[in-house]
Amino acid sequence: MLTLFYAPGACSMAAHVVLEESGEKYQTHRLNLSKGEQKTAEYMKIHPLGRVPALKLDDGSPLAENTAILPYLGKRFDMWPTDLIKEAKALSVVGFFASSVHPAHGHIGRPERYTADTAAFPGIQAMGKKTFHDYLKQIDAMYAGREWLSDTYSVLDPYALVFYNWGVKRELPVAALKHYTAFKDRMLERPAVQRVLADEGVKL
Ligand SMILES: N[C@@H](CCC(=O)N[C@@H](CS)C(=O)NCC(=O)O)C(=O)O
Repeated sequence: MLTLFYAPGACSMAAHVVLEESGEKYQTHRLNLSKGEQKTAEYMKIHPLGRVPALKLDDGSPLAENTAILPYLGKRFDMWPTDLIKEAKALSVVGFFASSVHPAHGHIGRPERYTADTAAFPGIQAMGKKTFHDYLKQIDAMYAGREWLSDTYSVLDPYALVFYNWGVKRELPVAALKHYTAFKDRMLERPAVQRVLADEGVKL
């Protein structure tokens, strides 16, 4: 059985939604990031960077990184395009989310990763917030005229929901993003999404 290591409201929420959508039995292990539970020696054996998500596979081996976990779950649970070009486009979105959108948010919440000079924190955070907002606008445009980011509902959509939630938490004007907000409302109609948001204490 699969085991997901996750933290409420973190980027692990994407894999959590996908697992909940799958209908397959799975286990969860919740970590409290503010208490540093992700940095214990035991957990670092599962995720060497001490981050979530991590997935323990059926054979007991660990898998880290959204870029691997989400395509793996998507292929296993039919939430991933099979057409070669559509798969490449889905990977392009995963790459954009993991390597641009997520790190932009990291500049707001974790400026200490980018400089030891605390006087520089406000500048890093302000630029992170602007860049993150610009990326949310880009995601808004990606949802224009379409229900889901790929042809059908896929792992890309729960991943996109993570960043919408972070935009709300950072008090960015996300309601003005019409397509992205309509997508968020479509997601809220899904029972699996409702269950995960309730479990993680996320209100959207
Ligand atoms: N590149 C990783 C990023 C994972 C990541 O940064 N996770 C955050 C939560 S969204 C985390 O665990 N932060 C805790 C920490 O850095 O101590 C992925 O996409 O899987």
